[in-house]
Amino acid sequence: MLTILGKRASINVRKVMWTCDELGLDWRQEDWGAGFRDTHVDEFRALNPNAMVPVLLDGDFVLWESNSIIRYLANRQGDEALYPREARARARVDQWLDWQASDLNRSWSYAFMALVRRSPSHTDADQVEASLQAWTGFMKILDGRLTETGAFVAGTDFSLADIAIGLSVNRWFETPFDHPPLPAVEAYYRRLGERPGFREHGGNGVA
Ligand SMILES: N[C@@H](CCC(=O)N[C@@H](CS)C(=O)NCC(=O)O)C(=O)O
Repeated sequence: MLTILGKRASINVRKVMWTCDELGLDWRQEDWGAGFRDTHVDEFRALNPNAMVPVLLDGDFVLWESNSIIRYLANRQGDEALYPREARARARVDQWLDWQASDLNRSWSYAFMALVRRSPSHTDADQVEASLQAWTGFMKILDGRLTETGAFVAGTDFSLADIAIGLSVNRWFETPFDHPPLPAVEAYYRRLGERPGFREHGGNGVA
């Protein structure tokens, strides 16, 4: 039985829960992180010195960093549908996973803290605008990619990249601002909604 440490509302924890369900794995989850158990205690920092969720416990194997965890889980199961072994196909999945964790994630950070979390330290209107513009620019790149594939991020098949990006698209639509039309992203969001794993973990994001 796998244990996932982290609150269910967290986008990065939801990546792991969704991947476990796609792979048919048995898992349990404990609520850690802001609003729940404090991750800054020694017990948690011994597992992840960053004091962040998620953390995966697989027996005595401990792993943090959400995209690394979902890669590990697919590798552990030898699942080549979610994470192909062929070098170029795998690189394409990795490219979008890394893009999600770096450029895309960084772009939304200020706007998300201001507009969703209502953080008192994120009230600068110019920075909100700059964040929304950067985020929109990256979402246009995603829209172009999804127009090309007509299906999923890495190509015709659903992959790990769609778990990270699908949750990010949920964040995009759930953040209150005037969204520009992105037809391929909208169609993709509806396509993801056909998957039980997305309905369970993808469409309820608040953190
Ligand atoms: N790069 C890390 C980021 C993890 C992260 O930002 N986790 C957030 C929740 S989404 C967190 O732990 N925040 C502090 C808290 O909730 O206490 C990953 O992808 O796992």
